[in-house]
Amino acid sequence: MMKIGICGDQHWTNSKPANRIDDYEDTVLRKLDWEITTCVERGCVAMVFPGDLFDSYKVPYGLTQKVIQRFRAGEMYHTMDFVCVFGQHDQRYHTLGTENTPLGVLLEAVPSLVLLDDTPAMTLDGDERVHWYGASWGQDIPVPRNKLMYNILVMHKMVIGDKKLWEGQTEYSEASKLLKEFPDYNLIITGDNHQRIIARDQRGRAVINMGSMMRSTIAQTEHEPGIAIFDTETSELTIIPIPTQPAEKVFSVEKVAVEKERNEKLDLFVNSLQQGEGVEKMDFTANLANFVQANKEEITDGVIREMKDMLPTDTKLEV
Ligand SMILES: [Mn+2]
Repeated sequence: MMKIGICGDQHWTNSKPANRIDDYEDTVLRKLDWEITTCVERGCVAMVFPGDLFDSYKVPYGLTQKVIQRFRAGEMYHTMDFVCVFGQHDQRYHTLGTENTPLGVLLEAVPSLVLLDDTPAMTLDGDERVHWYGASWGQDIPVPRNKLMYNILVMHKMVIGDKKLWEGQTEYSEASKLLKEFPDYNLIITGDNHQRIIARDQRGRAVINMGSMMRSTIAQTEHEPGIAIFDTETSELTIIPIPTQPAEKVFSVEKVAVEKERNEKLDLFVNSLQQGEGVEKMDFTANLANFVQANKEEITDGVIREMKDMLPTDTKLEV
């Protein structure tokens, strides 16, 4: 029996999102404490951070120090492996690597924290062992070297359930398809999507995307941050919610009301665009061509000649 503790995007920071009214840094660190303590108490042999550990490479040294303290505190933590990949928020200017970043410092300071890549890292527990592979943000998914091993993939890539986060979203993988596409992985742990996505197959394999540890925007007031404990022997999955304050206590209620009204107005606007006559969705040149065609009496020939360069070549306009 080997238990793995699985977290979501952490986004450790000391800077308070616009609508939060609590001591945000304190809340972030208390949740991290809770996550580590809970994994230790539940007897996890390893704890997983699937990218976006830090909210930004610009977090102050003080916060990085406090995070390091938590990973190094107490002998008991040293019996647990920590594994991670990096997300785009862990990086400087979104360039690959952890050079000169808080995550780079954390990796240097905590030897039991391992940055996963295409070379398998191993966790041993008695006779049992698992092989870890990682794909950080922007990296390809590695192929496991030994299919007979219990292989776990950790990656920072957009994974969705059965619906897109927004209409027109193109860069994503569907959780259930990942299980079919990568049959040699027993368990796939992902970060990037701040919503919870869990998919399972009949063999007990799972894709687990816990979603964000924090509720940083009003859109997330319904989100229930949590960690997952996965048993590699029985494939049993247990979700444990992180203790949180009710949304009204940590979000500014007036701002929530204003934001809600703003969102409703935006919805109305989007709907009117979808139903609008003569509006060809969001295609600028098509809309421009329609406008010019409809208003050519009032537009001078010179302007139309100028505009023709911007219009699709098959646009019929008599000048
Ligand atoms: Mn994130």
